[in-house]
Amino acid sequence: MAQVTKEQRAEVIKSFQYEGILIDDVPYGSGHINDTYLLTFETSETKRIKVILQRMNRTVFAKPVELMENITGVTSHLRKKIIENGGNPERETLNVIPAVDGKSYYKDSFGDYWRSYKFITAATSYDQVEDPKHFYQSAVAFGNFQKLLADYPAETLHETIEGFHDTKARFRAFNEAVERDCMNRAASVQAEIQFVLDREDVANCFADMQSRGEVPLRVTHNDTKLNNIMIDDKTGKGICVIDLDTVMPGLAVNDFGDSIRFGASTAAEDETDLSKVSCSMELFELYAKGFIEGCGGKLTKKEIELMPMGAKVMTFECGMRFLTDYLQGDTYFKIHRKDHNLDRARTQFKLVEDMERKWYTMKEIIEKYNSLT
Ligand code: ADP
Ligand code: GN1
Ligand code: MG
Repeated sequence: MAQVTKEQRAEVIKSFQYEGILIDDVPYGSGHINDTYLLTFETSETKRIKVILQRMNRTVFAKPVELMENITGVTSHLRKKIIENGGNPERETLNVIPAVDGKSYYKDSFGDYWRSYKFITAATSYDQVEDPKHFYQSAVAFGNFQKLLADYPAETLHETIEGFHDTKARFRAFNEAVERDCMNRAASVQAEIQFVLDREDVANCFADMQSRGEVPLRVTHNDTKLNNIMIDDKTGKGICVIDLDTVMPGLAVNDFGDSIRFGASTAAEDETDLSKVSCSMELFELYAKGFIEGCGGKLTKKEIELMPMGAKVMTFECGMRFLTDYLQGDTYFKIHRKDHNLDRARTQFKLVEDMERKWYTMKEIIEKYNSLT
């Protein structure tokens, strides 16, 4: 997508219902998809208000209006539940700031779609686990998120990205990218391509189980990275689940697995020294415990049993998506250096290998918690 210009942002900023004088406007966060800005407004000599402004990624989200319908629906539902439970809806869910015309988004003169949220203050989104307690608390919060949405009318949700976690279809798309090889990159990544081809069974496993009715579809988040949760700076609790673009019917085990892929890794997602990358069994166990607790008895025994598989499938799928994007010329995930997507794919495959090595340990950990439910 084209870079956002200052002029474009100026047009957008005056199109939202903001109060006060703009005193700061900076790019923000480390998400791979949207363009995020942190704006600061001065409303009086002593008061400043921060807000998040985001350009939704048009390549990734073809139907931004439907996407915002999902988000307003889900956040209204969460708001009601949070109030019922005696929580603070201003901090515990995203709050959409409407555009001047009252809509939940603004379409600018370049055809880009924007939205804005109240900034969640005194909380941090982490790119890596700094304190294991945070990881545990993020698990409780993602589990609880799923619990709060258990009675959400799933049929009203739009599919914002078709087949988002259809790993079987992603495997087909990967094969097509290898065959087309439009950037002439395939020859240099033969080992990585073979790694994927050797694991078609991993790609197929959940689709096959779903078709046999062995795992239920639930309303899930589908992008449960640690940096998609705000951790309260004072209490260390997972205060708010953010990045709701992919809330859709999905599998609980995939929400579990995506968190493990990102948070239980001993290195960053784009680490180039692969000797630093492994899946920590301590973090795996901590997250499993928190997630099962957070889901509050909603998971079936089968879903709990499948958690190690969820971790492996999500990590494999993500690696395959990074490698597909690398082969296609880096058009999906934002990159910040040459071969960035290849580096990311390699860390994911290293994690998959490590999970294969630690498979029985993962199974044992999960069995322990499953026998307690
Ligand atoms: P992306 O889809 O690109 O990952 P996100 O919605 O996750 O976009 O936003 C990127 C980052 O911006 C987040 O990881 C978080 O640090 C920050 N962020 C997003 N929304 C808020 C919010 N309401 N309050 C505070 N920080 C936020
Ligand atoms: C993207 O939006 P962000 O950065 O939280 C991606 C996820 C990937 C993740 C890999 C909509 O997440 O699916 O797992 O990058 N989101 C989308 O870090 O594709
Ligand atoms: Mg994000």
